[in-house]
Amino acid sequence: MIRESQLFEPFTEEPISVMNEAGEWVGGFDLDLEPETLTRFYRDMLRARVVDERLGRLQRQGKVSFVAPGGGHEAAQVGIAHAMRAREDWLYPYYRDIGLLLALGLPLVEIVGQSLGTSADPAKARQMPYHPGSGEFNVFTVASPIASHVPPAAGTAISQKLAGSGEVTVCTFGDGATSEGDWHAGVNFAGAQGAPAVFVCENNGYAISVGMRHQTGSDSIHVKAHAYGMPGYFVDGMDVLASYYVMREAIARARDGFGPSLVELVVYRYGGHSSADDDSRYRPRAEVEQWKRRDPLTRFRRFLEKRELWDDEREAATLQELGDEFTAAVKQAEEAGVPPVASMFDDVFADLPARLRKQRAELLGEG
Ligand SMILES: Cc1ncc(C[n+]2csc(CCOP(=O)(O)OP(=O)(O)O)c2C)c(N)n1
Repeated sequence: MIRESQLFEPFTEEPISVMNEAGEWVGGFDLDLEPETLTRFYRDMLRARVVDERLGRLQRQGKVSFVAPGGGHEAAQVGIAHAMRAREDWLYPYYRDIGLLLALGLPLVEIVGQSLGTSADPAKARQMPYHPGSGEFNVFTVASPIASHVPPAAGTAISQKLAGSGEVTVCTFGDGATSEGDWHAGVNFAGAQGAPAVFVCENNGYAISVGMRHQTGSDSIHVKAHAYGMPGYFVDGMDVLASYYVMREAIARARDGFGPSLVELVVYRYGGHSSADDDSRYRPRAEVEQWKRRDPLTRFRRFLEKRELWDDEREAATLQELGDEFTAAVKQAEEAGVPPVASMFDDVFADLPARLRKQRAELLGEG
């Protein structure tokens, strides 16, 4: 089988970047993306940021009980999504990936309904906010226990290989997840089986208050790939084009039967770990401000403006459109109403066991 020619070296000392801070292309190969694709990437990044901000506001209004801010992760997430074949490849995401799920195509009303806990959520509001999934898009429902989704992702990839399906499994997680036993078990198994998986670390440098230096004795996450017999890519995750191209290459490699990869996308989270966290207790404000100066949206906008693909007018019109879209999605999700309480018994058992039948009847006053 022919694989796309390899553009990137694994195990580089410095993160791979193809666009500098001034928005200039420094890729050293030909950019092969159409103008519409480039503006689509930017729009998806802007959409991720708008949705993140607006969901944060809903949390402060008491409508959503919990959020996990994604600001700063947009380039990485949009790059991952666009490198995948939506509805064909499988995704095992984590809770900070709302921007990734939207860029993959999951309907905004489902994402909003999931966090509001209404019937607009296909999972009938049975998960905590920021834990969506989608049968239609082959997206495994976000699991709270850190790294518990990594072994099932490896299993999915192994089954894809056995079935010769031509599909790939992408599994995302934070740097903290790489300290869990589940992470090592899953990545090792995928490596041993040569499974078509791409393991992606959105490394924002912290696991709640635990910084990278306390997380691991390694200098970086991607070097861990050595131990599992796969390439490890070190990437500037604030560069949407680097994130996209490296993911595209790792996915092509997996699809063509060359096995799994580990991709480390270096990002920063602008907000707290979640709405239950005060990050000023452990992160100096100067550090946050320094990273914000490297903002992935600003950088990519400069890139587009140099090509006359974006301007102030387009920015304002898009922001208006995205804000209106969010308002409409909230309205629609709220109008869907709260799911009936008895729906908690649905969809798990083909035949409800006797004890649950009894509990259901009691709940509905039918006992
Ligand atoms: C097994 C397990 N241990 C601890 C927690 C509590 N917890 C939730 S998120 C989190 C930090 C994870 O950090 P990281 O993987 O780096 O992702 P990030 O939130 O930084 O994006 C922790 C410790 C958990 N959910 N599951």
